[in-house]
Amino acid sequence: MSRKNQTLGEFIIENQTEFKYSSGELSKLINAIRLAAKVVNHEVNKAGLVDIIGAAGETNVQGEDQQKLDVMANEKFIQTLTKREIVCGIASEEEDDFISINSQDENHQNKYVVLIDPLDGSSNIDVNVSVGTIFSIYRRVTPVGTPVTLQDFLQPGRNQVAAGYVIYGTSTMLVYTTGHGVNGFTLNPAIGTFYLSHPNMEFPETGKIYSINEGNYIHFPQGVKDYIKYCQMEEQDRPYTSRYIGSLVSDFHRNMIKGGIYIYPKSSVASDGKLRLLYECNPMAFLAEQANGKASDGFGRIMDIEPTELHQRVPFFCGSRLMVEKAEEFMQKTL
Ligand code: P6P
Repeated sequence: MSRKNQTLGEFIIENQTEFKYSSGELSKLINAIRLAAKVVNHEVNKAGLVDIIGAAGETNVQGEDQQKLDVMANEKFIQTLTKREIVCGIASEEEDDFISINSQDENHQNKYVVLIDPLDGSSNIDVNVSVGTIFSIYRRVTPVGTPVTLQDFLQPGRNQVAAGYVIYGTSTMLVYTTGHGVNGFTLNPAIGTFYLSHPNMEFPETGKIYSINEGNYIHFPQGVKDYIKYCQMEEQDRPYTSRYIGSLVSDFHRNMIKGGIYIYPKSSVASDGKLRLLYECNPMAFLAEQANGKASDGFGRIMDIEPTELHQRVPFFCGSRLMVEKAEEFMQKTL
């Protein structure tokens, strides 16, 4: 049950019976993410004012320059989740390996693992473009009370118990699902409270926006080239509009509200695409499906991919169901 302007705390309490596992732990998990999001939001919003932006001089496992805000966001989410004795493990885009968290209380063994992209799109920070945090939550598959293993993280997306994102944009929003639809909460920064502003978010069945980095056109598979030309043709409801922010969370969020498709395909320069399966594609796919949209690698369901590596990349087609299905048609014609 939801009503506009409900606070996030009220919403969690009123809907926690829907969470098929321990409801109290879901509340703690989402509350931990809420707290970390407020701290990161504060730092992101003042990024231009202090000497915190700019590369930290190191590179992360992806070989990408690590912005100082990336480092800060990663630390904040890890600290906040660790302190609350809810999770037994955390994997992050910014960490080479997963982090095992052993509960101090042998009677309270933590059951959940969280995978995060702490600050996706961080290269946009220096140019004041919105960025986001993406999170994915699973129940561990190895026995409670034993050390968490890689197997607990390498689960297919269909096993997720919750997923969501924080978008640090013109306003800061927390959008998440526990498998019962998608709800969006907007932060009132004056009092630090998230309010239910977008209940039951859904992708329009189709749309007129396509989001892809056309600068890579010559490197794309033929099916993607053909779909882009389809979007640009003067016929029926086309040409579509091209909108690409360079921030997955921002493009996804706009497309969910207006209708659209986001594509990051494989290419001759990125054999599996760029986006990571575990902490970008799977959580966004869970949200997409819960919002009556679709998420595919061009041929099959993202959430059915059996992961093999923590930082593995997959091609990603996500958004309004009919647009994803049309793109899949072009991909399948080239098989
Ligand atoms: P490109 C940000 O680094 C990100 O992971 C997504 O948020 C974004 O959509 C994409 O990469 C941008 O990548 O290669 O188009 O600059």
